[in-house]
Amino acid sequence: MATNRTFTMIKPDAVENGHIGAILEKIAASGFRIVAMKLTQMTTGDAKTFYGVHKERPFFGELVEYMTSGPIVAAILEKDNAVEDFRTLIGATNPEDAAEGTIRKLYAKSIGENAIHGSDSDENAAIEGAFHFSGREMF
Ligand code: IDP
Ligand code: MG
Repeated sequence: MATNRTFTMIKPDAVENGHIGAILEKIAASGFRIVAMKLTQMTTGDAKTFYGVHKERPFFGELVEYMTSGPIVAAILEKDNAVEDFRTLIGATNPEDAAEGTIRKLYAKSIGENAIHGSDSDENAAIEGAFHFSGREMF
């Protein structure tokens, strides 16, 4: 069943480079409501679990190292058609392929350090949101 929520992380490179405010402004201007949000840092165990689907990929070690390298902003967002619309807003995984005006086109440095995460399905949005937040942190 389709839901109206997605999960995002503003990744360590974007936090480090001071882009939290601009990215949140773009998210709000695109019609998403913030349901839950926090500044946090993933442990190695957290990152290995969160990105477990990629564990056989050659970039897995690099991805875990990057995602644990500094704080992130984790958030649950709400909007009609949230998962698909948010993937459109962030743009392609590789910023070189991302459409003009997308968050990755504006703020990502490379395919690895690509500024922001967005869930790829309703099912994963629910799993990823629950990984980072308990029910009493949601509004
Ligand atoms: P997505 O974040 O657009 O859904 P995925 O293919 O699910 O992209 O990959 C998860 C994350 O792993 C990417 O956002 C990026 O940080 C990293 N990643 C993906 N492909 C590569 C690669 O070829 N080299 C290095 N890092 C990668
Ligand atoms: Mg993905």
